[in-house]
Amino acid sequence: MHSAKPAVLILATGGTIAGQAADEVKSSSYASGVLDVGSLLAAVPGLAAVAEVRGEQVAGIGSEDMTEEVWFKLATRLNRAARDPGVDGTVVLHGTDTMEETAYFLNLVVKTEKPLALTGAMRPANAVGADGPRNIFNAVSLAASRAARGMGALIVFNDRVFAAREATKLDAMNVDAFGSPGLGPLGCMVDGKAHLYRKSLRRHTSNSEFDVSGLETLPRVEIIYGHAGQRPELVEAAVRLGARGIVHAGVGAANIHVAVKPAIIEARRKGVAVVAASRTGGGTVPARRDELGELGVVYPDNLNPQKSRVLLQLALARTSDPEAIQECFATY
Ligand code: DAS
Repeated sequence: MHSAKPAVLILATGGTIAGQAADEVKSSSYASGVLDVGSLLAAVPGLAAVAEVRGEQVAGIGSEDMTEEVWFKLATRLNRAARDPGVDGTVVLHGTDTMEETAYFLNLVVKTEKPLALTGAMRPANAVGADGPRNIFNAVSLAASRAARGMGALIVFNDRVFAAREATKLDAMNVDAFGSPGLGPLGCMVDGKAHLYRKSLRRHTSNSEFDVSGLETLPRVEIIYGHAGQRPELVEAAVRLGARGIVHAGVGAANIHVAVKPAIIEARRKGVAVVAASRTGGGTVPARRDELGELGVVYPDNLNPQKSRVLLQLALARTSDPEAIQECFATY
């Protein structure tokens, strides 16, 4: 029998939220991912009143070490939860470093209308002013809410709610670590209630064409960072090492150094997909019919380089056609 309270499944992967510091007042130095999901949930007052929670440990790593293997485990478990009438919403506890990449990946491959909230913490569990318990409380409350249904994967952090596609980590230390440059949050959490004001218009979750069931890996895609004095060798090396795609995090509006352009052109000639993204952290770079565009270089709309990489990997698992890949960047 379904209980009166919403049932929320919580998948833990490690991160600072599960971290322990040797000294409670020095929260920048700690061991990541050492506490299990049971102890994390036990430290959150009021959780039982919000939802019937069940925790499962999927991994115990700092998210700087995130792998496709963990992504596939999460996608498989969340797709199973999507079909399970005994689960109303899901939460993923995750390190903050690559949370935005995992969130966007799940946003594209989990077929569900049920709420899916990711959260983590900037301070280890035993730090003075630990932010984990509050973020967990908010994530469970969001996952238990009707408001989050059909919204795709959401990141809830420091009382704010962001779309997976739009959220990015903007601060290396502060608890107010996430933002959506140029767009802002979808809403906020107040006393465990979700107040959402807008939603992402891009396709996601049950409306996404991407399906990773049956896959064990994704095509190799490297990110190469643009800068003054850049040289072509890293692009050449990526091609030599068998990358199927390169995301070039260019300067300004995705501009590429004149010394690097020939290597990009050569990569395209060899059939390597190239996304010309921007390292600026904000703004829209639309598809353009310049010299590189004519060669099939794809432009990322307003996706940052790390999210462009996720989408390019999923797109390359289906097609190598640059026009079809460009269309993905206009759709997701
Ligand atoms: N080490 C980090 C991680 O696991 C930091 C964090 O969780 O905030 O991503």
